[in-house]
Amino acid sequence: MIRKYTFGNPFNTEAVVVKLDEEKTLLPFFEVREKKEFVLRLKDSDVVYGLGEQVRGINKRGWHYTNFNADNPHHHEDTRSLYGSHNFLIISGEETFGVFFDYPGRIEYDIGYKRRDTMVISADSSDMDIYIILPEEGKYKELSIVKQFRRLIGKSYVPPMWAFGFGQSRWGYKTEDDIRQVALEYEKADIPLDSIYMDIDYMDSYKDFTVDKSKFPDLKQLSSDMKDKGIHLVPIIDAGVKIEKGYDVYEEGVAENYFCKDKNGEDFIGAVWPGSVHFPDFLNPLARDWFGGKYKVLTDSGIDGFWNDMNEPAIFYTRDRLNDTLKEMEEVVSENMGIIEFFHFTGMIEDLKGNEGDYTKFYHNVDGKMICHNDVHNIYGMNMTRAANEALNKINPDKRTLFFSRSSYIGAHRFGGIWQGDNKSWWSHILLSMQQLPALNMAGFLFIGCDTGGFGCDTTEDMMMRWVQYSLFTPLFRNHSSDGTRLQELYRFSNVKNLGEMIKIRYSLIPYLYSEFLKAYKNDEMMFKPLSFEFTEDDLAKDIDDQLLLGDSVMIAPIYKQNAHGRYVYLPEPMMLIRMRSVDDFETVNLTKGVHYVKADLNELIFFIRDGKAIPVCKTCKSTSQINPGTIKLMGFKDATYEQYFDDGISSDLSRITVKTIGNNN
Ligand code: MIG
Repeated sequence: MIRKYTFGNPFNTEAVVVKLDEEKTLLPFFEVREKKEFVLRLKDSDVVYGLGEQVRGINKRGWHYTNFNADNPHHHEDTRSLYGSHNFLIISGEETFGVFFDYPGRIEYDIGYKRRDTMVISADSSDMDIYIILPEEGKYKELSIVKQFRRLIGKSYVPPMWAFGFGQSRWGYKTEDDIRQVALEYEKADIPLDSIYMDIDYMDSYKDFTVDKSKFPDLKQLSSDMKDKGIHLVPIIDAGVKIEKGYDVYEEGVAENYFCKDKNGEDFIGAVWPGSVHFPDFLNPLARDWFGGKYKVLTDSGIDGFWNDMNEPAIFYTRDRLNDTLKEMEEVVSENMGIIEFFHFTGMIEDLKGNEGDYTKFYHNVDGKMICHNDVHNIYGMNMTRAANEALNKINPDKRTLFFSRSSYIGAHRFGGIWQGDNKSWWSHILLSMQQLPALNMAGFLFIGCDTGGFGCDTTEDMMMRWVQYSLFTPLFRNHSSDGTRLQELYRFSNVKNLGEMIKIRYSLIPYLYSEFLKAYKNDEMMFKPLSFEFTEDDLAKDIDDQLLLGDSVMIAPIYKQNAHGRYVYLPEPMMLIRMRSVDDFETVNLTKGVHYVKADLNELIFFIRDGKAIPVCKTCKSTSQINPGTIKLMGFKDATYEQYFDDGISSDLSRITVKTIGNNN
C-alpha cells in the first residue's frame, strides 16, 4: 500500500512513473513541524535502511547525512554528501514502513545524530511529494516495501551481458598504443577481459564527442580490432561543454539556447577539465535530445558503451568567484597579516573548488520558466544519463548499450547504472562499497560496482587480491585508478597468476550473476540484500553489515582486512562454504547455523551457498562472447534445482527473458 502526500507545490522530478492521487489525510508516523521539518521518534530496536549512495553502515542510525550531489573524492566517515541522492528509507521495527522524499534540492537527514532517539528530515523548502509505503501481510516486510517502491519508480536499466565481463580502466591511457598494450598484456597473462575504458585523454582538449587524432588516429579501426579480441571500448563523456569558437557542440548549444543561463540570461560559465565550459540544460527535453544525438559520433566508430562523468555537475571554479576572491585577497594580504587573516586567505582558495554557492548562480529552462539550479540540483546528473539513454535507444534501437553514470537521483536507475565514484585504495572502502549495494538496490540501481583496487592512493598487491575477491560478485566489475597513483592493472603484480584465477572464477559465475540480475529486474527485487531482510526473526542478522545475500542462493562475506587469513562469519542457517583457488581447485564444507571462523588465505576466495540451494556455473572463458550455456553445471546442495533467467544478452526487447528450472540431471 502506497500513499502520496503533497506539500506545497513540488517540482516534478519524474522519479515516479505511477500516478497516485494525493491523500487528504495527515502524514502518518511523522510530526510535521514548522521550518519544514519532519520528525520521527525512533525506538531502541528500530533499524533505518536506505539512502543509497551514502557513507557508514547498512543501518543508517547515528549520523547526519545531506543529500546534495557532490563531486567528492573523500569518502570519509564524516562525509555528508556523495554523488547521488537517493531519498528512500525503510524504518524497520515494531512498525515497519518505507518513505520516499521526492525532492530535487538539498535535503538533510538527522538519523539519531542530535538525539539518538529522534530522526529529523529537513529541506530547503517543503515543496515535495512524500510517499509512505506500508508492508504487505507476511514475514518479509522490508522486501515487500522495496518491491512496491520499485513498481512506483519503474523498471531498472539492464545492460548488455558483456558488461558483466571484467573491465580495465585507468585515468592515464593517453594513446591508442596504451589501449592496445593493455589488451596485449591481459592476453599474455591469460586473463579474460571484456572492456577497456577510455578516460578524458582520448578527447581533443577534453571536448565531448571529439577524438584527438594525433593520439587516436583511427578509433573505428581500433574499436574493430578490439572487438575481434572480444573487447569493447568504453569512452567517458563529461557534462561541461568547452567554450571554443568553431566547436560544433559549443556553437549549436549557444545558437539554440541549450545551455544553462546566468541571472542576466547569458550562458553560464564554469571551469572544468576543458577550461571554461557551458553546462547543457539537461532539464530541457530539446537540449537532452540534441546532446544525446551527439553520442552518434562515437557509436559510428563502433562504440557501444559509455560512462558519464562530472555530472553533479562538478565545477572547479567560476570566473566571477575567482575575481571576487582576488579582490578580497588584496584586502586581506598585507605586510603584517595576522594569522586569522592568513587562514582566511588559504580558505578562500580552497573554497573556489566545488563551491556550492555556484549552484545558485545558474538557471534551467523548464517549460519556459527559469528555475534556479540549486533548487533542482540533484536531478541534473540523472537527466544527462537520460539524454544518453534516450538517444542511444534511437541510434541503436535493437541493442542494449552499456551505460553508467556518476551522479544520480532515484529515477536514474531506469536509464543506466552507476559506479560508486572516486574511492581510495583503502581497506575500509571495500566495506563501504559493499554496504551501499543493498541501499542502491532498494532505490532501483542494479547495475552497480566500485573502482576495484581503489581510485585514489596507491593500492597494494594483497589489497587488489581481496578487492577482486569482493568485486567479482558485483555486476559492474572494473579496475580503475587515478592518474598519478601506482599502476594497478592485474599484470603489474607478482601474483598475477592468482589474480587471473579469480577473474576466471568470475567468468564461470556469470550465468548465476546475470540470472540473478535479470530476476531482480523482472520481479523488482533486490540482488544484494542485508541478511535481516530474509532472516527477519533473527536478531543477530540485524547487526551483520559486512555480509550480504546475493540473489537466491549465495551469501558473500568478503575479506577486507590486511593480513587476514580468514574471518568470522555468521550463518543464519546451515550453508555450504566454497573455498576456491581456481575454477578447478576448490573445496566445499557444510557448516551449521551460527558463528564460524572461516580460513581463507590470500589466494582463496570464499563464499557460501544457502541451505538446499545451488548455483549454475559454466566453463570459464576469455570473454563473455564465449560463454557456452551447454557447459553449465550446478554447484551446491545435492538434488537442488535452480531457476535460471536468461536471454540473448543483447536485445533491447526484455520481454524475451525466459526462465528455466535446471537440475544436474537435465
Ligand atoms: O576530476 O576523468 O570519477 O573516474 O577517472 C576527475 C578523470 C575527473 C572523475 C571520475 C574518475 C575519472 C576522472 N574524473
